[in-house]
Amino acid sequence: MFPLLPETSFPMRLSQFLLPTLKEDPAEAQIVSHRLMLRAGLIRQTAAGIYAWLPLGIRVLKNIEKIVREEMDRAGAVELLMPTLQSAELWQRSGRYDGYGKEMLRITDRHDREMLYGPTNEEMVTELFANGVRSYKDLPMNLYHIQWKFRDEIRPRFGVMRGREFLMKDAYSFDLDEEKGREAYYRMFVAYLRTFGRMGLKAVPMAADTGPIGGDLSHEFIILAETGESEVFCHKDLIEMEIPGEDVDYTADLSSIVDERRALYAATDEIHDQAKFEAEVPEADRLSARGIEVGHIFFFGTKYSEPLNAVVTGPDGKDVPVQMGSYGIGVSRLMGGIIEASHDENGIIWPESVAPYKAGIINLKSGDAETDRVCEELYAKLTAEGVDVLYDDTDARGGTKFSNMDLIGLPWQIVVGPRGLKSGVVELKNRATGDREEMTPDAALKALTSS
Ligand code: 5CA
Repeated sequence: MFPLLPETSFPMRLSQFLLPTLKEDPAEAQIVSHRLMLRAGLIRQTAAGIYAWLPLGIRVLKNIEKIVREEMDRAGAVELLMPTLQSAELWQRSGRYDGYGKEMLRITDRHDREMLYGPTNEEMVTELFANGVRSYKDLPMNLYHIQWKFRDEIRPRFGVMRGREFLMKDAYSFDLDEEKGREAYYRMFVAYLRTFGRMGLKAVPMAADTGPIGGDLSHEFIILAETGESEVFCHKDLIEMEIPGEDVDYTADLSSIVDERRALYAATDEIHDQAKFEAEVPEADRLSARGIEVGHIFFFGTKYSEPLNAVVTGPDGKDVPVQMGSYGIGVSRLMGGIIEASHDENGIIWPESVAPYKAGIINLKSGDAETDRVCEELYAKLTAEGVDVLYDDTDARGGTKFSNMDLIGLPWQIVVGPRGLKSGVVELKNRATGDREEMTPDAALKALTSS
């Protein structure tokens, strides 16, 4: 008889899994996250800048998505799903069709209609909003989706960091006036701090170029990692400041959370002004590090609502175009970013919040009756307790199993072998610290279900 599995647990036997790990560093991968994603069997490139997500990779991607979704929902944004393919006509109306250039992948359907694979969704969401909302009473509104994008990058590189097809969370806020628009922006700013914090990342919010709108309402969120694409110079408090808790009140005035960060210097090498950095930041507080842009938020007023006629009737009975902002997170890029920030010479070290499985069981002697029995029992009990576990039940050598388990970076490993079992113990290893401890199988079970 098969036990009923709790909904939250998805156990897996390695013998049934597609996990094509690589011993050697692939020659095409220049940075550590790309190397490790290929070596740990998370992704495979199928065309330049386009990747298949293998079973282990999709699990991490879903976990990242889940955190992003939870924090968007908490901040009052509402999820929908817009298609990847869009009609050119929509972009002709906003005036962006010609200007977007070669980065846009243009497609013609069988009726000779011009289509495109969406690089972003401002036009489409604005039209959906315009068709559904008429009154200021329906505001504020923030709509988001988590959907694949395509940008025909001239030089896709670093694996999922700069892909051509990539997964983005993009949210769009709609408000009656600029002040309310600013409040929507602050809510997203706070949600971003929480989102990256939950993934174990230190994110620096950096005031960014706002383009044609001007003002102070655009930030890039940059996580620190040795191999980041740009050099970041900032006040060290920016990464040490406390992240707003789960109980943050999104109906309250959040300006102080944004302002206290805005007051601290942050720039990248693209706009780096050494003199200004040194003038504004005392030497002891200076932080310079490499960084990766994982999020970008903008307020752009009526740039799309005017041409696409997204108007609401205000309290005075007059129609006004809505004030909009857009808020992107590079969901697939984040996977590379997390690995850049969390690995060692043996492989990936997943933060528990995004790990594909919480624990791995290593059977050191498949076929040995007692070893198999203890492994199976641990596997069944962990599963019944809702712990996601990957069981290496293959007949590979012990050394191979150890190095593969380190490579794929699950937070915990339970090593089960005949020698230990003679004295009734298994070994529990923490991947991040390397600490190992011998204990009974029951104690290992307890440690994993209580942590
Ligand atoms: N419409 C706005 C916000 S919704 C927008 O598209 N912003 S963006 O261009 O900055 O993209 C948002 C995020 O997507 C970026 O911060 C980055 O993390 C991610 N991103 C952008 N281009 C790529 C790419 N080629 N590969 C992987 N991630 C990317």
